[in-house]
Amino acid sequence: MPNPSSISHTTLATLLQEARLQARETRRLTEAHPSLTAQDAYSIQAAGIGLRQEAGERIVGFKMGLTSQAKRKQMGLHEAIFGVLTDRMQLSQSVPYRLAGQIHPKAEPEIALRLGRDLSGLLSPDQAWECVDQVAPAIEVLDSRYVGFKYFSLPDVIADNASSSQFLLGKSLCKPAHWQELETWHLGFYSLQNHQRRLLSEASAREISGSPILSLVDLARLLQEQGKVAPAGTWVLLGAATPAAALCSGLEVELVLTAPGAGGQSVRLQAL
Ligand code: OOG
Ligand code: MG
Repeated sequence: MPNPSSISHTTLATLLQEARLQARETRRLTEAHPSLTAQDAYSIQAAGIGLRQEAGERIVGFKMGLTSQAKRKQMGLHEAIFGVLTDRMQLSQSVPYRLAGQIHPKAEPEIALRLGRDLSGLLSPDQAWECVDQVAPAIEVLDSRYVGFKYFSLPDVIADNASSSQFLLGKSLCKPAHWQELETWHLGFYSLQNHQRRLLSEASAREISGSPILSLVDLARLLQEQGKVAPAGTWVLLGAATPAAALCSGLEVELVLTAPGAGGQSVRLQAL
């Protein structure tokens, strides 16, 4: 097997891109390239986003992954990572989500922040919060390109753009004056199937990185390490507080994001 330095990042990114476009599973990159590092993986991720940009896609956001204990336990990986979101990944509430063309998608409840200023670097929670101008509920649809959607290593999942597939934003809530208030928010994730509404999972927003703002602080640092900036106007998904749920035909999922004393917002995704 060639070692990772002799095989180009673009070649590996192309392999993942083809698996995505053909909706088929592929073997983990580290099976053929066991010495792949997290840094190699971010270069492969960037090459993959470059391919999508060449196909006309625009970067509209970033996502943090593996920020909660629940997700770390589900995936057996224990470090926060980031991925990039493009306009073609964004779903609309008025259009049903189609399973056709996906591999093994899962949905998870998220808090999304919109940036009013560019974000990158070593920031305090106060500085990171100043970069935010909107807060909204979001449902992220993950779809790993790897066989079985499991047991991959950190370099594998980073190279695969942190399992990004699609995302749906709900309506924005009032931005709290202080980031500490976000810790008191609550996420309830429901399934609606055959006229039955069932609670899939619920969590305090505190489950996200210990405090949701710390997920944004981590993103700013990770972006700087990659020489990147999240521009004003882009959205950031902070990472799920609870495990992802497999999507199947006829299943609708709903996230209810509640801000004590300030109401709430919900967002629904229906899989066809
Ligand atoms: C990796 C992506 C994790 C999150 O919110 O923690 C993620 C995966 O679970 O495949 O998006
Ligand atoms: Mg996520």
